[in-house]
Amino acid sequence: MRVFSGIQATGAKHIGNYIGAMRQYVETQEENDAFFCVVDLHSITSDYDPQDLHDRTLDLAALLYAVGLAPDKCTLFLQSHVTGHAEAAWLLSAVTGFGQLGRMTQFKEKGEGKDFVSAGLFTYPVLMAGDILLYQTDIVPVGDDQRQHIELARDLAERFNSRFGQTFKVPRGVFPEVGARIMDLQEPTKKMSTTGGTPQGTVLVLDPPDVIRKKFKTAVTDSGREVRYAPDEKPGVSNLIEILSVASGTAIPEVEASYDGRGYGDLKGDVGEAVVQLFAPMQERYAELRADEAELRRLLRVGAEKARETSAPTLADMYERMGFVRP
Ligand code: AQP
Repeated sequence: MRVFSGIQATGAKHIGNYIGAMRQYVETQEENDAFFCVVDLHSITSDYDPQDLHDRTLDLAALLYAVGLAPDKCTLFLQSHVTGHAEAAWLLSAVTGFGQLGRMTQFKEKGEGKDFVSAGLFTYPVLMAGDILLYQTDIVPVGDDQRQHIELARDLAERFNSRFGQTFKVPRGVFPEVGARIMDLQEPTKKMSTTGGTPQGTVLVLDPPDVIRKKFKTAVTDSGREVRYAPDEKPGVSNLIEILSVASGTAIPEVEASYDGRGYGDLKGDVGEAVVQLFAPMQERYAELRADEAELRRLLRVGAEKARETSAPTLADMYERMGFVRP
């Protein structure tokens, strides 16, 4: 199956990005024809610093290799290296309803209360649809917050196919069973987020071990004592259980059972330790990979070449079916 997913080069990546997305990338590359993209074009839709974008893009590419993406098992590239993505977004805007974009909750949330809201923030889901559709994608591994955007990509594929003739495969989102929405440790009713979260409640993949331990130690739970998985009733504790389940490779009921007679303090200490152990080898690999920027850029050039080759026929079909005179 063809797999495609993108991840923004904004901010430092957190454990929500790892559990919701990167972990699935690593799994899906094994049995599928997988394409992963650092969606740098998406990063200019909110206020940003050019130097920061530049550095974060390379940081993220190094991190993706460090968490386990292998150049011989998948294709990793930068979105801006394949100009067809921007072209596809423009072409797809012809079949995108203004009202439909206005209903995107992420647009509403990120635009709320801002003095300046860029047109890019509004049209961003069309670019995302283009990213996915250009690769005749079967499955898109993402976290829960991307459900609405995946639905839009499916709608646009169907609308384009019925208006201009069969061109795109209609993709489907795949969401992890555990950890599709990791919550902020300080505000466990809100998702952990790069731009909208609390610094103390956001655990970064590259946080030093002591910082990770401290963030978990100070996680907000509730006034009860029972370690039980019940996201609506006990969001803080349930979030910690989910994270521990993923980090230790133990199913949720077993995690719950192991805390019989033990309290939240033990849980916080254990989950902090499990996450430190999970991230330690990735942090080590990251430092090596990031230090060799020439090799990193070389790998990304090879990835972009493959991505260009793979997406070009679909882009050409789009132009042709829409009536453009080809050169
Ligand atoms: N809290 C989360 N739990 C599970 N999955 C998550 N993802 C994001 N947050 C969580 C998934 O990570 C992938 C990359 O998301 P992105 O490209 O949107 O990266 P980001 O901007 O760094 O992610 P954030 O934190 O979601 O940023 P904000 O909130 O600022 O937009 C996606 O597959 C996403 O589902």
